[in-house]
Formats: sequence, structure tokens, C-alpha cells
Amino acid sequence: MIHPLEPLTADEITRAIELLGDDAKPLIARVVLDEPTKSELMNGAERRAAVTVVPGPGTGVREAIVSLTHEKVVSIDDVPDARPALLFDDAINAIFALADNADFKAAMARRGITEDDISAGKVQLDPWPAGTFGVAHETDRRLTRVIGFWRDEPTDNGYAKPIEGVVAFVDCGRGEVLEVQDHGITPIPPGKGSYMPADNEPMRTALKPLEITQPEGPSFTIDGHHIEWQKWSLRVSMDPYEGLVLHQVSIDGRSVVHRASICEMVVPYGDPGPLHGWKNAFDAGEWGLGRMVNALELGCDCLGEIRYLDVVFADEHGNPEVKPNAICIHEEDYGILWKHWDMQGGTTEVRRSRRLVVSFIATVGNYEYGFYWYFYLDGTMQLEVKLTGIMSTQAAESKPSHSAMVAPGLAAPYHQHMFCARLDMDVDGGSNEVYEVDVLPDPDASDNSFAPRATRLDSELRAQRIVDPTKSRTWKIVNPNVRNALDEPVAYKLVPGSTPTLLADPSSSVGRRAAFATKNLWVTPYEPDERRAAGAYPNQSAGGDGLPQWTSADRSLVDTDVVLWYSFGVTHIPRPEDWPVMPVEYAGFSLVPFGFFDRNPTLDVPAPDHCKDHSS
Ligand SMILES: [Cu+2]
Repeated sequence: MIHPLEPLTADEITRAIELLGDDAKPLIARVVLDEPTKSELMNGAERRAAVTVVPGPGTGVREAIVSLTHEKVVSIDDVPDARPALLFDDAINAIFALADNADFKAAMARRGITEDDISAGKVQLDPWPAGTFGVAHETDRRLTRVIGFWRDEPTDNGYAKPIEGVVAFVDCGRGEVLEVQDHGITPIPPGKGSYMPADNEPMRTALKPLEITQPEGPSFTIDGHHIEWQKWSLRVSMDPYEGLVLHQVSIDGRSVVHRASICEMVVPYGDPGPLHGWKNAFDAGEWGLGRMVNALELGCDCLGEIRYLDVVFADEHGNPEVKPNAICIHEEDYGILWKHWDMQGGTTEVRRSRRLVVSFIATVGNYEYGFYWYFYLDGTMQLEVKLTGIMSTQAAESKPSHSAMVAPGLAAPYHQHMFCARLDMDVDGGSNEVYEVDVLPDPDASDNSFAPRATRLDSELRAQRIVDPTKSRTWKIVNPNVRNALDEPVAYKLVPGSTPTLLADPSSSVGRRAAFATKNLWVTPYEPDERRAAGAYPNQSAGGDGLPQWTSADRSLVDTDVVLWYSFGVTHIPRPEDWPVMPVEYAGFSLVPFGFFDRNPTLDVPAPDHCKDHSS
């Protein structure tokens, strides 16, 4: 029997669309497993598909639930004002409409770009989420703003040559150009910005082969979407918007996390001008991290004994579409796990650390995001986001006020990449509590004393927190009902990385729409429908949806099933070294056992063979 959390199969997608008939027309934004709730998982769950239909060319989506077990449509709800994430069909509509538009051609002609250049594909057109700024075009439309880049050759880096000054508003549902704004001409930068080997000769030669061999194969097993490795057990799936989702993560038969994903992310730009000030793409909710997943190839993205899982989505016409090798699973050596040289006894014991890596890479326009979940032998989990790809650029003859020059005539606006991880924690069972732990000097003492001070976050409004490295601040997810051998409640702690919060003013458009990023931590009681930090439909949203709305009820967080929402990211002040392609920058956090085990849980890890000769 298929596990209730196994993703929909191609046949199930097809059947769900068949059962919906005319209610699944004309476009499909999403077909996913309607994930069973926790109580359904305990009591037996039917197979259901959740289908998001785009019924017309304007605003409004239709949400349908289809029971595959009972072969019937369970519910259909129309959400009148919502817009789906940008559809591929819509993006293509916008590109074709604009390339054929007289005002756009005139704007290009003012820059010496001819109609022949446009029809030869030398103008790369990038549709962007339009945002919400109170402009008339936004009303009742699925809107995109489109900007252009010049390519002499099809394989050129278009971002080296922004066609500055021109922004087009296109109704992408109807394929109708609404307005072409021309804010004035800036010369196209001279550089090629190529990262291709042929343009970067000579290649360095001293790098000798570094090979990872695992002659006996990997140490993990995969059954469907269930992975087991070194006492860890977890299931994985891919959501079109959230990307990789972890389910039912446990260690040694004890639950840690029920569900984890990046439920939203946003890239707000810090330039207030008309050409870049509207850029604040919600790369999860307005594009879709899963929809943009790369097909990973052996030996290129990962080293060693790699196993892959394909992902099956529905295309926008409801047909199953396989994304091959979308999820990568492998093991990595990670230096030493622990060591001690006992000088008096003359013994040295050392163990190697190793981690299981479950990853995927999404390409969202110019940027690449690699999402790497790590599972360590000592019970630590970690999410590392690797940011790479190409920065969003602008042509500039001198340094703009809110951008950095990265090449002659080329600048990149200051921006942030803010992610929100939704962590449905189940530390040793469903009932958990969250404590903020600050390490502080003893009050009223003028000596060397300091100690951790833990404050229980009792309700939602008190649980909106920011990181504070001066206090070594962490958050502990405690199960008050389960005690370890030292009679302390078992816990995991969330260890933040170095992270900003949103820099845009909270009253600004992106401040309202991406309120999740104004705090690093939010905690809510588990509610199955509360899944996306900026609401289910952030595209052209007015703001206020998701976390600010739910937490305004100030629900209790005491001895209940809690969900943590951790917002983190990077403030990116572009460097010359980030051009033309960005060396990976990292962001993330860890979940570390804290009294979950009674002692170091890795004493049973054997010494590696190559070290045995050296230990006594
Ligand atoms: Cu960046």
C-alpha cells in the first residue's frame, strides 16, 4: 500500500484532472498531494489531490480537492481576488506580446535596436512579478513588469547588458501590453560578462583529481520517498512553491520534525527608483522553488555515490510532467566528529563526522538557490542555502545611490534574500513549547558570573523575536512531558545563523507583503491550513496575509503542537567578485539536540579504518 505521504503519481495527477472535468480548465497552477493532517496520518488517510485551477484570464483561482480513493470531487472553492504564481503560459504571452508592440519597438529603436534584432532574439525579455504599488494596471489583472537585456549571441550573459530605462507593464493573462515606460537612455555596458571557459582562458592547471569513492555503496537506503540513514528516518517530497519538503523526521525512532520546508522567500531591492524599486520577487510564492528545480546530473553538482529522485508535477494543462533527478541524496565526509588525546593515558580517540545531504537547486531567473538539508551522526539537522547565479543588474555610467558598480558601466542594486523556513516541530511527540534562551551576566553582579536565562514564549504575539548574538540567543523547542536521564525535559534548539531582518520599512509595499521577514522567529500553534508565511497567494497581494493575520489572534503556545517560522537570509551588497557569476554565499540555521539524548550519542561510531593503526 502506498504511504499516505508519498507524492502523487503521474496516474493520480491524470485521474484528478479527469475527475474535475471542465472545472480544471483552462490552466492549472498546481496539482499536489493534499497532505493528510496529523490525525489523519494516525487514523488512516485517503489519497486526495489539491488542484489549483486558473479559470480565466484575470484574477481569481479555483481550489479543488479531489478524493482519489473515492474517485470524486470533494470540494471546489473559488478565491476571487487571488492570483497564482506567475504561469509559464502567462510569461510566454507577455514576452510575445511585448516583442510585437509598437511602443516597445520605438523604445528599442531609440537605443539603436532594430525590429530585426528583436525578431532575431537579441533582446532577452524577463517578466518579473509586478508587486503591488497602487498603479491602475494592477486592478483585476494578472500583471507582470518586463525588462530587457541585450544578447549578441544566444549563449551570451544578458545580465551584462541591461537595456536600461525601459519597463513594460503587460497583462499576461490576456497577453496585452498596457504601458511601455521609457525613463531615458543609459548606454549598454561594454563588457561581455562571460563566465564561459572559452572567455576565461587560460584555465588553471594545478588542480589534481579529488575523487570520492564509496566502494561498498552509500550507507543510506531509499524506499519510495522514504530515506533511512544512521538512525535517521525521513520522507521527502517536492512542492511546486516550497521546493523540497521533509516529512516525519525522526532519529532512533523518536520524532523531531513533522514537516519542514522553505515556505516563502522574497528578494527585496533597496533602490527606490522607478526602474528597480518595484523589484521584490517572492521566489517561492510568485515563481515557485519546486517549479524551477534543476535536473541534477551525476558528478557535476554532487560528488560520491549519488542517488536521485525524480519529481512529478502537473504542467499548466494538467498533464503529468517528470522533472528528472530533481532531488539529490548523498553522503559527505565532514571532518572530525570528536577527538581527545589523553596525554597521561597515552590514548587518542578520534571519529570522523559524516552527514547525509538531501538537496535540490532552483534557478529563479538570474539567480540560483541550492537548498541543502544536512543530517549529522550526532542528531543535528541543518539547512544550508547556497546562493549563486547572476545578480540582477542595471546599466549605469556612474555609481547609483543604492547600487554597487560591478563592472564598467554596470551596477547591481543592493538587495536582500529573505527565506522563511516553516518547521512543524514534534520533539519526542506532538506537544512542545518554545523557550527563548539568552545567556546573560547575573543581574546586579559585578563579577564574572553569567548563565542562561530561559523565557517561555507563551503566546503568538510574545513569540515574534529577532536574533541577538550579543546574548548568544537560541530558541529551545522543549517537550515538557518527556524527561531525559537527568530529569530535564528533552529538547532541540534552533541555532540561528548570522542573519538580517527585512530592511524595507514595515509600512512599505514589500514591508507589508513580506511581514514574515520583519522578525526572525514566529511561533504558531499547528493549524494544517497555515502553510505559507505570506499567505497562499502572495502574487500582487496587498499584504497582511499569512503570519501577521494568523498571529493577531495571539493563540496560546503552551504544551501544544507548535510550528516555528524562522526567517533568515542575506543582505547582499554586491562586490566586484560577485560578477559575472556569484561564488556561493551561504545562509541557514541548525536544529541541535539539547538534552534530547542522555550523552554524546556518537560514542558508538567506530574509528575509521585508516586511523586504527594510530590509536591505542
Ligand atoms: Cu544577491
